[in-house]
Amino acid sequence: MSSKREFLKFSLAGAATFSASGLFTEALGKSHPSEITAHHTEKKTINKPIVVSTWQHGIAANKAAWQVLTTDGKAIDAVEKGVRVPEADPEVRTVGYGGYPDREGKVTLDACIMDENQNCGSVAFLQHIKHPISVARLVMDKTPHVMLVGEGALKFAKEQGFKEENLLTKKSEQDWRQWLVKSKYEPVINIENHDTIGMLALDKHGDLSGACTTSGAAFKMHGRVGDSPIIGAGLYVDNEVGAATATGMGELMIKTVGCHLVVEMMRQGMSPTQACQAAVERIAKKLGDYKDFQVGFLALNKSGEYGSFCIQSGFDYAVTSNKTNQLFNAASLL
Ligand code: SD4
Repeated sequence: MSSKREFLKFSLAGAATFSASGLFTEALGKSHPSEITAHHTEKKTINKPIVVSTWQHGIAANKAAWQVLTTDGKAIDAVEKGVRVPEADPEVRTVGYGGYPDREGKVTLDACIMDENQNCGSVAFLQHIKHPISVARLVMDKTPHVMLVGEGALKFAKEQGFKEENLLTKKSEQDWRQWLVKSKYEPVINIENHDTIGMLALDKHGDLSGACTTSGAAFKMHGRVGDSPIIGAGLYVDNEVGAATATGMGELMIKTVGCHLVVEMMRQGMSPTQACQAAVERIAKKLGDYKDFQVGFLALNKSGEYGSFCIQSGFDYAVTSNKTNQLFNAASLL
């Protein structure tokens, strides 16, 4: 595994290339002659296809997405297929089946998906359905809406042929009963390698898409919805610029519309790492309690450059491309 320093070096090299591509000039709405020349004379290699995703479970998820990407598939299909892997894995305790329940012992799921044409679909507070991401995909593909929640989302899922299942595993039930003894709500910073999955992909055609799915904060209040199903907070894609996803304490991302912010920073010329850092710094500036929580952003731009930044050290992410297939440690504020 690469060290944090090696990773940072890589990202900063990526940033330099990105600025030279001419996108920076375009974003500012003016033409600087030397940048235009650079744009026309250098044929920039785009790192595609590529898929990136949050935490260690991203390795298995990327593998499934990579199969789609290398057979000429679309990014939107790759991200859906990829995140279904941790959704179905009972060992991943913060996504889908086997996820930690809320305070009432109920597993409630949030997910969203976004494609290269600004189409998006989302479900929140969905119970009994193992693959919320695929329900979100159908909200996008088959309804005039973006978001369905709770009972309505469940009704729609059943109409679409999803079957109701018990998502509370024995292990999760035991942990919940243990938690009930004190009933103290203390979100654990970095439940290492067991967290929300956010995935971003750039396909062979040069199109970007993203997906994000989670069981949310363990032992949350019944009815609580985090950032993961909120377009702009837990996920955002702009096919002209790049895409971003987030993990960690969702309330902080919602308050700052974090992933939209990251994409807008890339539009202004920042590298993915710089944009993620800017969003973390915005959180730190605006929200006094940020030191008590973890937030990690992961971004991918239109050139296939990626980067990440978080509040606390300990956040890692998986990258799969023709050049690499490994986990990286994100740089952190603290
Ligand atoms: C949420 N962001 O529901 C998700 C959960 C998560 O680390 O990523 N936890 O707030």
